Formats: sequence, structure tokens, C-alpha cells
Amino acid sequence: MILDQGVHYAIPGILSLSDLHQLRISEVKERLLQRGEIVTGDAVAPISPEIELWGAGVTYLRSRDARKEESGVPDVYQRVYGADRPELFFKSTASRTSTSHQTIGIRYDSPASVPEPEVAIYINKYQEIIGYSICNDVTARSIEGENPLYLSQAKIYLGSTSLGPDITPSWLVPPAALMTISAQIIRLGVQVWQAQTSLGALNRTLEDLVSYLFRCQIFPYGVILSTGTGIVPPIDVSLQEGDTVEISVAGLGILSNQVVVIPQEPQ
Ligand code: DO4
Ligand code: MG
Repeated sequence: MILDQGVHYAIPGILSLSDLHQLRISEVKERLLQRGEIVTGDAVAPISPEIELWGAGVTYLRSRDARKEESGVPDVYQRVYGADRPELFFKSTASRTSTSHQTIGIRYDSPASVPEPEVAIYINKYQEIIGYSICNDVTARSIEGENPLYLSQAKIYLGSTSLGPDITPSWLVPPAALMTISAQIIRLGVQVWQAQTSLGALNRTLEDLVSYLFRCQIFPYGVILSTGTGIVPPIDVSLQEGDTVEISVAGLGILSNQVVVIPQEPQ
């Protein structure tokens, strides 16, 4: 579906995101001109079961410094920030992903957890970036800081990802330097943290990230890549149950979620 001035339209012949990822970017542009029915109903995260969501890490100076501060092995982060090969990791599937106005989760066994406000890119099977969205790469900071080998447990669990609210076609997004990324945590009606950066502060090109992601891999249904965070709360700020996390990216909209604790045995 596409979004134009707040109204969602179906795209004729496109039933899912994987259908869209079969098209070359020139065909996507053509199809988007054909507006189908107006789509209404509950919002769903812009991801489908056959599509993987990957993450890039330590792609901004602020992320490198935050990891060095929280980790017992700071050198790992220093080295990857300056290396040719980026950090890329598997992040999420549809079943672990919410969208705006749904809940996100923090792990019961991680004393500190943080939002990671990121720009996500939609890549078709031909390695073309067809769209952009917002991703909250929610992270169990205590687990990640304890040992870098715990990364998957810190990053992949129920409610660990929020994505949306929509996919903006890549040719309609503002230039990177103007794509401001702002985030805030609101607790009991009071703002307890806020920060901002812009996609222009990313230390790598999107094309470089895409090219490493597709090395020795195929994504027959396309893939989503969250490009890393440039804003990380200070070490003494952690998410708590009931908090609202609001991420706003110029040209992409607002992604807002309320935090719940994920217990040891979720129902
Ligand atoms: O190495 C840890 C992951 C870092 C990350 O997710 C980020 O920089 O956004
Ligand atoms: Mg991240």
C-alpha cells in the first residue's frame, strides 16, 4: 500500500511486500502512479512473514562511544567503526515486530534497556533501495554490555522491534542531511530524555551497507535493513514499563510505542 497525504491506497497487482520487492525500482515508480482502493483498518507493521529485518551497528560516532562506555571490551566497537566491513546482524521477523501505537517490549532479565531510533531501508531482490521507514531497534543494554556474544539475546525477542508507520518511496525522501531523527521518552506525562541527529551523520553510505548485506546471500523476497542508531540515551536512562517512546524522522513520520515488560514465559 502507499501513503499520500495521510491516505493509504492499495497498489493494483501488489498484495504483499514481497510482491513489491520483485519489482525493479522503475516498475515500482510506475505502479505507484496507479492508485487502487483506499485502505482502512488497523495499522500493521510494514513487514511480512517471509521478509527478514537486519540491522547495522556502530554506524554513527555516538553509537561507537555509547558501546565503548557500556562494554567491558570497548576495542571491539572501536575497531568495527573504522573497518571496511560493517557490523550487520539479523534483527527481527514479522512476529516480533510492532508498528506505531502498538507495544514494544523490554526483557524482564535486563536491568537496562534502550530505544534505538533508526532509519530503515527497503531493498528489493535486485539490491535497489525502494523505500524508507522508521525502526526502533529496542535493545537490552545490560545484556549487550555484558558480552558482545550476547548480541542476539539483547536484540531479538518478542516486541524488540517497532517499524513504521509507513514506507516512503525512496525518490520522495529528503536529502540525508535534512532527514532529522528525533526521539523522546515520556514517563507519566513528563519527558525524561530526548535527543536528535540526522541521517547525514551516518558514517557509511547506504549503498555500502546494502552491498555487504548481499555478499554471499540472496533475498528472494527482498529485505529490510535498519541502518543503525545515532542517538543513545545516557547510561543512567533506561526504559520502564508504561513509558512512551516517540521517534520522528523528517519525511517519514512518527513512530510511537508504549513499553511493556516481557516476562520469562510470555503467553
Ligand atoms: O553492536 C551493537 C549493535 C549496535 C547497534 O544496534 C547500533 O549501533 O544501532
Ligand atoms: Mg541499532
